[in-house]
Amino acid sequence: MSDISTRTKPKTRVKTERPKLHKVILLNDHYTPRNFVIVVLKGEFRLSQDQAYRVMMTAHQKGACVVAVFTRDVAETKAARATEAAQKEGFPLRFVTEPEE
Ligand code: TYC
Repeated sequence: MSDISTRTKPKTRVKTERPKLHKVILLNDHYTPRNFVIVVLKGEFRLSQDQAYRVMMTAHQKGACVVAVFTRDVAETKAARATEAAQKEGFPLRFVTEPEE
């Protein structure tokens, strides 16, 4: 009989699923000043002036634009904070969230 043990420990499969990502979407409206949209995008989503301008213009021309993707919690918090910042100034600007496919 061999002294070498060939018995291996049963493997426990560790299942680590990646959390689903959620999009934050900027919606167009007819009243919020363009510059205010840029200020909110820079402040809440840390976009550069150039990125913020492009995202704002895309929403302005197409009706909506994806700002960024985050885990659900972060996406919902950021969308709510950005929408509230606009509400505080009396603007109807809205950010919504949607799960990624
Ligand atoms: N459409 C607005 C205007 O002409 C500007 C605007 C752009 C508002 C993008 C919202 O998501 C938006 N003043």
